Amino acid sequence: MFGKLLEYRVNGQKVEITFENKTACIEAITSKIINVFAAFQSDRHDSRAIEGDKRIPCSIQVEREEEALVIKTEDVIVRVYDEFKVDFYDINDKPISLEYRGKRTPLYHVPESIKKFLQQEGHTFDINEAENFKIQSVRTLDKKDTIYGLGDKTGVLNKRYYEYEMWNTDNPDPHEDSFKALYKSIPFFITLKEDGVYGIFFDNHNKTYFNMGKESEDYYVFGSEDGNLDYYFFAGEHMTDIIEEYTYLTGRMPLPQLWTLGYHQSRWGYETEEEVRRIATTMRENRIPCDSIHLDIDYMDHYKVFTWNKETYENPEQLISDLKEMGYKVVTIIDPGVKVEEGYSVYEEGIKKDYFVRDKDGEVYVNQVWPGDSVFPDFGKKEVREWWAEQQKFLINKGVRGVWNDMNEPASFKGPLPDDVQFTDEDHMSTHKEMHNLYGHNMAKATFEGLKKYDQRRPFVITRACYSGSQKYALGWTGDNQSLWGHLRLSVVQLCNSGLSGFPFMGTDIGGFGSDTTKELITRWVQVGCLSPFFRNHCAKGRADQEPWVFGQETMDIYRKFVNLRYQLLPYLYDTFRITEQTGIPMFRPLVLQYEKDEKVKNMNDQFMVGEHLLVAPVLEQGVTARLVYLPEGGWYDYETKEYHEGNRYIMKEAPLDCCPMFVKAGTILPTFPVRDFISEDKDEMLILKTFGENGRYVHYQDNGEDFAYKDGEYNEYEFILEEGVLTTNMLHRNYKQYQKIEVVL
Ligand code: MIG
Repeated sequence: MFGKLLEYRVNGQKVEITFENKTACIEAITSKIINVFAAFQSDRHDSRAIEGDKRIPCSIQVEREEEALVIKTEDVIVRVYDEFKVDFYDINDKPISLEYRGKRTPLYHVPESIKKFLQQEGHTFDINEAENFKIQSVRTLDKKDTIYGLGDKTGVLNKRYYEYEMWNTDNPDPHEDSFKALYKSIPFFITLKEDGVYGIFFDNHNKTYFNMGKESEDYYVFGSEDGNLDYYFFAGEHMTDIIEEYTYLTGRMPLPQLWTLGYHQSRWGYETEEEVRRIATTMRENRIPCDSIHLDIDYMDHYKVFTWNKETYENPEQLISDLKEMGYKVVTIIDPGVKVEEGYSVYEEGIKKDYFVRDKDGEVYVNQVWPGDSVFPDFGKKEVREWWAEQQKFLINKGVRGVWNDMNEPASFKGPLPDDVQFTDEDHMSTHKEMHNLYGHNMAKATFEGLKKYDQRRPFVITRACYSGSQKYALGWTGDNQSLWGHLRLSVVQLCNSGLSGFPFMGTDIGGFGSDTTKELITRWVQVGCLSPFFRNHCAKGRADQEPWVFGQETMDIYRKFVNLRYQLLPYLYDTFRITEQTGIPMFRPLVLQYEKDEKVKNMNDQFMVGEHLLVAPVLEQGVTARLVYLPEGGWYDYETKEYHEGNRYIMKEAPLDCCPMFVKAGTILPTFPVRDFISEDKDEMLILKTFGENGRYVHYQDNGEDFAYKDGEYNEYEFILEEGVLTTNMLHRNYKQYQKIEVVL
């Protein structure tokens, strides 16, 4: 397609290359981040993931070799060949990622005649032939390569041998390994090699495809029919470097309010104010710590966004302020669909100002969602986002503390939105087809801006759909899972890969959203949930209740034990969030992120780390009360029994229903809080340091947990040093009230 490489021109950090039939360019964004670009649709980057100019000055050297054009930075060597084949080498000229030049080998071919026949019985076909996308890169795989990332896709941790699509999708069927797409699109992955690592971000928000070696042992493919060939290569020594670079480019999760790391209780079906009050009271009576109650679409008047149903929720202001007295922060759901109804101000204003998307003939486009006939805000337009941001005032003025964006794939009941519905993409007209994967991103951004402007605390925005870069605005959850053991197992994989994909603040519906949970399942789920970034129990309307107390005393006692654990670990978890804000490195991570040379963890789907210090080996199977735990190199202490284990081995751990095996790395000084019912003013009273081992160092961060004062330096940073069992403290930064008491438990 590109033809022969003819000539090139160096323009700063960018090399513009002319081929026989097309031009292309390679640009060093930094010495480690290389952009590969060829215009197919427009000659702009059209990135909505990357904001601002991310280039960092670096020197590049360009020279011709016999067949290649060689571009060198301080960290990478790029060779460009005819047909715009691009190879990456490290600085010692060791190959890191090469374009595959062999023949494609389709998995199978089903002749049309047979296909029809098989289809009658309901068989479906994933791929018939090696797909050749207009825009694509086919890259070599080495025997030992493993692949991570791609957001919260189903399946296993290592994405090698699997195939995915990026097309934000709300599919009500139980999420299966065979699902190619879910609600989120994060076209970024990390390839870990036997001796090296790299990342690629295919910044194309159209529908994109990732065949990660399913078609062949020898290569993987990513591609699209639309948009541009526009991808970034990240060089580094460790997986953590790659995440740092990717989140440097697309942005990082900002530090959230401390209470948002507490426990959240939700369900679809809290139909009345009385019910919400009952939940709030029962929680306190049973001493289950809880910081937030979420109101699903039930609170609205006929599912109209930014309205309140005054028949069932008589006095929302009163309710919210009473709940506040009890320590609860209320989060409300908001969908994008605006009900078509004369006299409904959100609809009327949007129509008057031309804020809703139009069909190809220019009529306002109508589909159905919860309120019935609905129209869809054109979030790609700045004025629309500003308008939507302003709508948040309706909630904020009532005391709402967080907004949960749902249905923003966008989901619709009367078939999907047609490709040609007209959407705006900032400064130009676009289509649904091109903007689909950005819809949730832009909605979350609008919501974030609204909360930031009108609430002024750190915005708490939850989104179901997103694109790369959405981590700057929102956290997420994995959508409509079900009360299935398989979905508990899946949650570990999803949270690990989300974290590696720069979208670290994630949770799953604890207990399962669809179908009905059991005592045992919810017990094992809360054990994983309490160590997940976002900790929320949520369930579907029409399904059995699953609040902590509905399964009897024993289950509730265990449930409480793990919510208590969460509240004890809060200062540690908050520290990991601070690290994420600074580096992108996630709280919830697979072992491979920390032990990337260890073959035993490259495919580990059932253990995870919480920050650098805690290793968790949850029970994910029904009826199981003991499990094999792999402890990587180093020493490890059993969190509960304090028993010491040498690492680099498997141990058998008894795990009765009330136990979630958790191990602390030797040399850890773990900051903890006393258990409390909710995060309150007294959070700065006491810190309890638990030490594991004789020697260690730990940096602990403390601020007011609510606003942006920390950005002006209003925070403390403590350095704790443990030497031969003696603990000393230094203040690395001191500009916030200090703990009244620090207790040490050796
Ligand atoms: O069509 O608002 O994923 O969490 O409870 C269902 C009702 C719409 C889907 C969300 C779920 C939420 C539900 N919503």
